[in-house]
Amino acid sequence: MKASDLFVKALENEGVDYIFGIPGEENLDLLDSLRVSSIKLVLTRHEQAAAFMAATYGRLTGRTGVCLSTLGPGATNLVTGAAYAQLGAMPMLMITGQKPIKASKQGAFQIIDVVDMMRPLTKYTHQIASAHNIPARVREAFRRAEDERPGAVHLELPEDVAREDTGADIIERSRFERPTAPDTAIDAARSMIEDARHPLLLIGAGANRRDSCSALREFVDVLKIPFFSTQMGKGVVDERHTLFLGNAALSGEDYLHRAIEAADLIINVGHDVVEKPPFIMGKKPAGEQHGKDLDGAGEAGEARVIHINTVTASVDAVYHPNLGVIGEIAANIMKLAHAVKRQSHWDFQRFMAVKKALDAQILEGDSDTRYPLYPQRLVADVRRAMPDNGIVALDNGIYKIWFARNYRAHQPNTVLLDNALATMGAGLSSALAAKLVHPERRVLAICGDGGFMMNSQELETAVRLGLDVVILVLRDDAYGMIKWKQSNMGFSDFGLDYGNPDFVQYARSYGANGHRVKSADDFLPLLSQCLSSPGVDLIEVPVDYSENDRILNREIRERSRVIRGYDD
Ligand SMILES: Cc1ncc(C[n+]2csc(CCOP(=O)(O)OP(=O)(O)O)c2C)c(N)n1
Ligand SMILES: [Mg+2]
Repeated sequence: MKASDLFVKALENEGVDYIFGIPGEENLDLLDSLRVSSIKLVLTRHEQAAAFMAATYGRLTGRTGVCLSTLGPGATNLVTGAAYAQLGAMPMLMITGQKPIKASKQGAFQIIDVVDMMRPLTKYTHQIASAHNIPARVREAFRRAEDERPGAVHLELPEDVAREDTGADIIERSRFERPTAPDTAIDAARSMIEDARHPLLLIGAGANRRDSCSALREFVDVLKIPFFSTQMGKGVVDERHTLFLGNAALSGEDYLHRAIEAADLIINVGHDVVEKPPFIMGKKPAGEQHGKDLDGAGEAGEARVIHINTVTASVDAVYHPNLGVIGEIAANIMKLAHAVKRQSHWDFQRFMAVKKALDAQILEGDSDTRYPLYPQRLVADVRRAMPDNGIVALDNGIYKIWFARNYRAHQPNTVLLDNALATMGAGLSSALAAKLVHPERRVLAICGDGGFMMNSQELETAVRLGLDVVILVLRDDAYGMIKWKQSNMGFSDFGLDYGNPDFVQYARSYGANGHRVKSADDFLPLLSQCLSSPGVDLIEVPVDYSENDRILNREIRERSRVIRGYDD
């Protein structure tokens, strides 16, 4: 069999249904093999977008998303997507072409060492030097990409190898089950939880995979221990739950951190070190550190920490848990839910006072009629318009903090945000991948005017594929997030403003529908109408960020310090 046919067969064997990318002449054999395969090629307008799509496919399905590029410039365009998948723990395979490796290379035109370039960005990077090795290399790439902790892998298929003839057979996927923690670890965790007075559950990025969600829901319902989440742990348990305290969107000094300070035990599920720490360990006891912490993260004071994850915690000065419960998260959580007995000495009064104050604060401004729109109104209206299983895919800007903090996710993976690489430019691409994975769901991309313009060319891909997606472009004519930081750090307003195209006309030039919000009350009906009508709809939403500094940098900090309703 021809090597490129075998390669495609090996991909089919892994269950691949899409390949995102842009072929070059070095991929033409592979492309021809794809032509007659069950795998659909999703042609994009930039390799970076293809990598974001493949990574998001992996994030949503747990199965490796695949992207394709040529050698040299195509491969260098993949690197941001590689970092996005690698830091975000999204299983993703990049396939790149290369000039023939056996004959002379006819100079160095377009040739860079792609395998080496990918090394710091992947779990596995390999040049296929013989067709005979294709089945093993492909199988190994998928195994590594999907194994905990998931991430990016890379295979280079040179032109001359792709053309070889081989008698090699594909290798079937192997079935396996992950181990659970031994009973001694479960018992140690049980007694720490039962002995604590103020135990608190933290749901992190690693819990947002596989079947951890229903196990965690049961844990919370059976034990009635309050919980909070990191940005990438959003939605694992429905955030309308009466025991949901909030999301660690700000690094510190938010209402939520007043609860974290009061905990004497944190049950930390799926913690991933790439996320900014939602609390830091090893400092003074609770209550003594208000406003003085090193990096603004919430203090855990002298709280003890149980680390529940598939892998042990990497050592860090601010994170060194007292106990690790290592193995399949869902199974270990179920074991704990049944082992732990609810205790009458558990006291959640302070947590619930924080929740009450935070819930009330989040409602402030949710019907604000000022125009351009204020972030609180924007978030509230998006929540009103989106169904429970609707997916919002966020690009990276200041609105991400507002959405992480104020938007209540009802289901797992319905808020796709990147708190790992935190790159701009992924919002639209991740929305398109989400729509391909879940064609029956409503999908909304939310981008700043800066992030949108980094990959706006994928509007053409969306129109060509006939995807029903809505895109919000939040227009402040600036890199707003950096403006917010600039003012937080006491710098003068400088160097972050730009002009924009007419987004309505811009969308229409692609064959999409273009709309502009003209008043605050105009937004919700327009969004609802776009969500329920077919085609690609872009809505330009003028936003007013002038209160970001006051609210996010100062007011939340000051007001949260004086939360009442509990005995200190
Ligand atoms: C690729 C990339 N470049 C730069 C940054 C740094 N950065 C983070 S947010 C931001 C501004 C985002 O502007 P915009 O997309 O307009 O969103 P806004 O905050 O204005 O709503 C920048 C420059 C980044 N995270 N990623
Ligand atoms: Mg902006």
